[in-house]
Amino acid sequence: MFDELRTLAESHGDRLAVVSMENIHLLQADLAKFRSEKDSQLGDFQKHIFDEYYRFDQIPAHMRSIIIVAVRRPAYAKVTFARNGKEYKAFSGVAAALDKTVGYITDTVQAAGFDINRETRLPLRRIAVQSGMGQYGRNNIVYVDGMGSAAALMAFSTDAPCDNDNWREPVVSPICNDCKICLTLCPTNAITPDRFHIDSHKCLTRLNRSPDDFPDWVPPTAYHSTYYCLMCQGRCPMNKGLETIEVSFSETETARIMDGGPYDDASEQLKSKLARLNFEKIATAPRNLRVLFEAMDAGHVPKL
Ligand code: B12
Repeated sequence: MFDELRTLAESHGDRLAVVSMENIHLLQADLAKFRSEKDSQLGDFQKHIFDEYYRFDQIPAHMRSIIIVAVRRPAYAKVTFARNGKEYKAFSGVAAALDKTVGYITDTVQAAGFDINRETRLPLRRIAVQSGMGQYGRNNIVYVDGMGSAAALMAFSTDAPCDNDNWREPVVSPICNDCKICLTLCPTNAITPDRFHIDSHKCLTRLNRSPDDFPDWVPPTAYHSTYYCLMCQGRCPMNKGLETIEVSFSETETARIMDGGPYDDASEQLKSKLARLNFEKIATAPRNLRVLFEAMDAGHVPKL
């Protein structure tokens, strides 16, 4: 069944690997060791992820393997907003078609007579890298072979046994050895030369999603995206040639976004554009756009 799943994933443009539960338990032990020994390398938010968010204990006890999937998506969208007779050009993340992937994986596993459960509370990057499907980049993001970093990760547990997997130690791409592009371009210096982990308290993606005001130390030139950040991926040599898309918003649509969600009353066209960009779920969208537009009014030109 796993061979069939791998082939099916490839036919959808995704990438899939399977890992035995024994190796997932080894990973759990490794993480506990890492957490106790490398305390000083982790910020409070990362400690919270280790202590509260990762929940290996939520995997149903009878499950025997983890299926890890990289879901291909466009690297980013070039977005244009119209406001007060002016055009504002910036960038946005793009949604991955996760439901489609959940559908074909669930159907195939259940048709073969096995149980399946979606697992969100696992260290997905680490599992992807150790499964052999990709490598870490210096920006801490996983580059999947043939997909660059334009890959959302998903995991599922199943009671189907995995007799042999390609489990290996975590690796960083050798391309990162002589490349400092992401380190130099990170607009908030969240990627630092002295350690592997980013400083997630400084990562603009986190600030962009937080309802708090942006801190004063974030320069107006930091803003290039409507949410997320993309600066550490945009010019990465491992992302050359990836698909991008373009989405434009009219004056009316821009004004509606500035009013904030929920978007139940919005036109079907606007709803579909927002869904394509995952933007309907971003509660901070009006604040982010306001700050982006203010920076652009003052002469800032977003570029990746
Ligand atoms: C919380 C979170 C965030 C936080 C904090 C991220 C951080 N790096 O601290 C914020 C909001 C900032 C964030 C930002 C982003 N995120 Co995020 N995020 C998560 C989430 C929910 C948990 C990951 C996490 O923070 N772990 C804490 C860190 C410290 O643990 P860790 O990564 O497991 O650390 C391991 C490695 O560092 C390794 N390790 C330790 N030492 C060393 C040394 C070496 C040399 C090596 C190789 C490894 C290594 O061991 C550690 C323990 O496992 C995951 C979903 C999930 N369930 O995994 C998504 C996830 C990691 N995010 C994702 C994405 C896409 C992003 C963004 C790119 C979004 C964007 N476009 O801006 C940015 C990228 C930021 C960045 N450069 O890392 C994707 C990554 C996909 C991919 N291809 O890698 C995930 C998997 C979501 C998904 N389902 O697809 N994210």
